[in-house]
Amino acid sequence: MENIFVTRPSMPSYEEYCAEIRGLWESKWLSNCGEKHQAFQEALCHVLGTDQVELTVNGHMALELSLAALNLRGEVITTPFTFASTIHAIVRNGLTPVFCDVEPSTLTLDAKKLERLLTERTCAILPVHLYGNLCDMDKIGAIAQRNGLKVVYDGAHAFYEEWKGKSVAAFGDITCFSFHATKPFNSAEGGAVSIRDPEIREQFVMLRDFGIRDAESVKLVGANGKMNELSAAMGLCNLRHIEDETKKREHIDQRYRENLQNIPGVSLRPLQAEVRQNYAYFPVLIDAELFGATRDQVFETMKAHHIFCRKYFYPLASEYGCYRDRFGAPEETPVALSASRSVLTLPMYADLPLETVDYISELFRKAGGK
Ligand code: T4K
Repeated sequence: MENIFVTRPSMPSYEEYCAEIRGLWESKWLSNCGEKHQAFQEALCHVLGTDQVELTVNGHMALELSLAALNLRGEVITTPFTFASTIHAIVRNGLTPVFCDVEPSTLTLDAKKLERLLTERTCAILPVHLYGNLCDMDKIGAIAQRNGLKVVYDGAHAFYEEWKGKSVAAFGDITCFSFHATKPFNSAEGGAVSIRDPEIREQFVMLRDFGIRDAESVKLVGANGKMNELSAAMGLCNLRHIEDETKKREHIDQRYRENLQNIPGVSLRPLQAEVRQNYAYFPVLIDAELFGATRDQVFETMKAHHIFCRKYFYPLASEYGCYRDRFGAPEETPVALSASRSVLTLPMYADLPLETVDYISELFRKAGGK
């Protein structure tokens, strides 16, 4: 039996990619916002229905440079149930993360618990669209507006999604995307931001290129966050196939749902109304008593059969060695804590055959004795 990983990248044909990069051998232009960069950025603006997109080398730099561009000081309210990148971006900007619990159904930041965490030091909210679930953007936006706060969405899992016909890129002050190989849409490594305020966008562009304004002036303490031409070319190719790839993911998602519905102790991710899904991940929450096996037992059983699921996201950020006892205890976010103990993300990628989905589902059921 071959190994089945939690994900595998969508890729264009070898020939399509070679044709896309052929010109680079003549131009010898490989980085610093060349022709492919420009073309990919324009194509993304078209897909996202905005002219506010800037590319980045990865999703992490999108977050880190966005916070830097906003020039914030103080506390940022966020969720501990996320990838390390979200919290590191806050801390590496000299800001203090304040952990808000998540909402039990979407596992995104719980807007109802947000207001009680506000202090005079709060400067921003950094909610995470998780697995393809969107945050309550109406409520979060209203709280931010009432309190004069910036909103930066971590949309690493939400590229191509829409809410009520509007791209996720249209919400908040900034939305950050990841185009990492493991994401539903990839440019090998890469990311992008959608920034509403043109002045902040200008700051961001400078920060992405060492803070350089022109050949003889360096204005800001920037970094190198530029996407290279080979990645931009990969993004351009993959973007041509995004609709087909999303359709394939939808079929896989549906098949899992058919196979795994109504199993005692197993909760599936509810698909939100009025959301155009990208089917980024297929998480299940396991109640060990009802199911008959713990999340970790299921993980090991699957592994023994060459199925490599992941525990996205365990541990909570508040439990990391580098953050423990610094920004609040895991018990202060009980819903997130419970999710991190019970979540298992099953393999999900466009080329996963439906027979393999059936095999994984069967194995999963058996792991709990069902
Ligand atoms: N915010 C959130 C909420 C995020 O989830 C992420 C990234 C970010 C921000 C930051 O975005 P980036 O800076 O990464 O663009 C992976 C990814 O590296 C990371 O992008 C992702 N989230 C996170 C959830 O997952 P790992 O350490 O779990 O990945 P890894 O290398 O174990 O890969 C998982 C599986 O994917 C492998 O078992 C096999 C397959 N794979 C992986 C790669 C890299 C491939 O088939 N081909 C590949 O090239 O972190």
